[in-house]
Amino acid sequence: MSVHNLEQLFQDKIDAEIKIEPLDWMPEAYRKTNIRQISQHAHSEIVGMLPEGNWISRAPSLKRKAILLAKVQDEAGHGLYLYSACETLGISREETINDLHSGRAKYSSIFNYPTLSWADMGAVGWLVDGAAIMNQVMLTRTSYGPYARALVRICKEESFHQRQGFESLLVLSRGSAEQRAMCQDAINRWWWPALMMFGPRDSESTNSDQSMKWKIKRKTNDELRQQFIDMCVDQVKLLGMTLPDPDLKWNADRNHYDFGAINWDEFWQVVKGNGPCNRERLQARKQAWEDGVWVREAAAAHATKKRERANAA
Ligand code: FAQ
Repeated sequence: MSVHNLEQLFQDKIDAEIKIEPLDWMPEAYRKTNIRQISQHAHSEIVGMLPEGNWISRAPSLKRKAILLAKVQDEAGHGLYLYSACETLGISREETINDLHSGRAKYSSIFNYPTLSWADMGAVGWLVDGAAIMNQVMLTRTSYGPYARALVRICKEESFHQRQGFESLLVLSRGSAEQRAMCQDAINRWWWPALMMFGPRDSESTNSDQSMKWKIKRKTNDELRQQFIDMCVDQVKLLGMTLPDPDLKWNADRNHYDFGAINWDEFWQVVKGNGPCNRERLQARKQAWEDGVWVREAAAAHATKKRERANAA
């Protein structure tokens, strides 16, 4: 069969909502786009453990510490499902991780911001996990089977993450003046970077058109960002706090909130590696990889021994 026919059959399958599975024929560009997006997503989960891990030892109570520990462990699990989904596309985990360490692969811009106060744990849960879910619920219907299935479980856990973040902010918002100020300050610092998580404006998004045709993405960056803003405007009222955007205003014609200008220069600087914590984050991941050499070697030696014993028996 000619490549043209194979491509047509492939697109027909996608249009008929049939999932693409690892052994199915797929265009090389589809495979590469999925490797790019899924690995980037996996790296985000793993790097995303760092800003929160920073607060495990300083959580204000045993309950909060247990919740935060569980959340950070969940992120590790998400990273592992996603690395596995990526491997089904024919790239090894080592290669994927090398791409992160060499700076070839990206991870979400959001994790290059510092977590300065305990309230940041609430704001990260509410806004960062909130933005992540908005995007990932859509991705449970992505066209590549292993990615879609990994996302189902991830979304269940992320929804607990978002709720615990909101609840933690709710407690602070009902606390002392100092706690309320801490809560507002965290919202102010995380709001704009959270909006940037959805990626550049549609007009600047290089991958969206093709990814929408292949149903890897089903909503554009701007559509999801708007949906997120509309949701948060209502939720922030429950906290008795404000969002740091004087231009937020209901637009009855559009049936959405209008919002102020996003600082795209800042976004691209962070994506290019010049955000407040980029160097620190990559250094921490490289160090962890080096510190873990002995564990990987021990596991590989154990597996070899087991195989040899089984062969000898
Ligand atoms: N940061 O053409 P588009 C989480 C890049 S998980 C850095 O629009 P696309 C859980 C993009 O790669 C959060 N780079 O790209 C958690 C592309 O460059 P490339 C992560 C970004 O792929 C919570 C270029 O800009 N979620 O938070 C960003 O169609 C709490 C042009 O952009 C995912 O990864 C960015 N924000 O759409 C963990 C979800 N945005 O690669 C711990 C899966 C764009 O061509 C604590 N990913 N770029 O060189 C996606 O849905 C998509 O990849 C988008 C971007 C929507 C992120």
